[in-house]
Amino acid sequence: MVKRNQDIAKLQSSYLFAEIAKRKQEFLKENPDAQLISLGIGDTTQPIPDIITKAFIAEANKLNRSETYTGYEPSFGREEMRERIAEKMYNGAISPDEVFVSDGSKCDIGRLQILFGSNCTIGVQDPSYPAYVGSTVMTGKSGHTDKESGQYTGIRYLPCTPDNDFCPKAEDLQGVDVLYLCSPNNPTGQVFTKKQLEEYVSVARKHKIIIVYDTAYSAFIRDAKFPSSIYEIEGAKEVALETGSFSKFFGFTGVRLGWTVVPKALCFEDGTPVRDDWMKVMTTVYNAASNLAQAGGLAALTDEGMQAGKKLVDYYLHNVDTLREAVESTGLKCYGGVHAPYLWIDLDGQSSWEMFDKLLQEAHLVTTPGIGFGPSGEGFLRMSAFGTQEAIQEAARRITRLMQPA
Ligand code: PGU
Repeated sequence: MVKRNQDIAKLQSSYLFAEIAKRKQEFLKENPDAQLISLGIGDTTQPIPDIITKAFIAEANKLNRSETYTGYEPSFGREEMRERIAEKMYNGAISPDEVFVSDGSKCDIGRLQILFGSNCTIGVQDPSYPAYVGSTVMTGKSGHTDKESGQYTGIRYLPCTPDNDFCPKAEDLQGVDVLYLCSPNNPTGQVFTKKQLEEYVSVARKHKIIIVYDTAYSAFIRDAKFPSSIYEIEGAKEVALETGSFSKFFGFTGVRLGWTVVPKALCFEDGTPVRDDWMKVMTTVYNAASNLAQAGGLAALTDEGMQAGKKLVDYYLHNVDTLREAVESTGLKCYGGVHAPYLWIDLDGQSSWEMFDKLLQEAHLVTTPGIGFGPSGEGFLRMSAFGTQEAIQEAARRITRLMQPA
């Protein structure tokens, strides 16, 4: 018999969003008529703009004929796609051959774990997007969970709370090899200022840390004083790679398209460019982003496509305003939800799962318990604003009626 992979066995329970889906299904089984509203998973609901879907169709029609049929795509993305990402997302600050087009940011987050050996120490913001910790554990870079703290040993959890403005302290970073940072943050909705990011880049340069910077929500930043990319900070190319996504910007959660930037100047201790090894990883366990997705992506990264994407994001930003006002009217304190699609609610001493269950049972709202994002998330709840405007308005009414401080 094949022995079980003990690193996967270490993972405490199923993936957070799978657990929530399970509880939702159980509730629906007992209450088949309940009108559930999801403020849970950050999944988009608004249709993809026409300019993009027309490009999907045109590409599909090419696949339909022998004269225009194409097979495998270039491993790192179409040349034009890499150029357009460099131009539209980085204003030319990054060169196209530093852009690696992918089937989404989460998939790159998983593959990045192959890039870093099992003997390196990973640092995460606590709370953070569960894929960072989960993929770290699965690839043998941690020990078991410590029962008392709820943390996996060997992973450095950097508390992000209202007390430190959700910013890990620079002095806590010593000993970390690879640091995951996310801004606008999932789940807290916090956005790094230029000054805060400058400090992380400076510490990373000093302690030779590689930063993995996740910008899945950068389209929600509507004030240029907050950096949309870590490469707005001088010296970041020597210490950071960055992952981006079409999911939230253009409604591509199901289409699947993203990218990772690996600058040529970023090197391992022995001088090997990280980019060389990333090319090895990508050519070995990956076969490029779908031709349909890339055709749509090219249309998205035109002036007209970008304008349409901005409108989509505006829709969700309006939703998050509605939710924030409702939560604030209950007397509960909340964070984020300004340059981000997520609200991070302080439950005033109530536990995350307790409030999750209460809102599910009494208000028929699906949310995400803060503890699911890490131990420092206990006592918080995340609400996502990706629903339809009608659903969000109804959710706001239910919140005003049913949510309250302890
Ligand atoms: N990075 C962050 C910080 C995210 O929150 C998400 C999605 C992704 C990457 C994934 O981007 P893709 O390009 O679509 O792969 N987070 C959502 C969805 C849950 C999930 O499992 O990905 C969320 O609700 O947190």
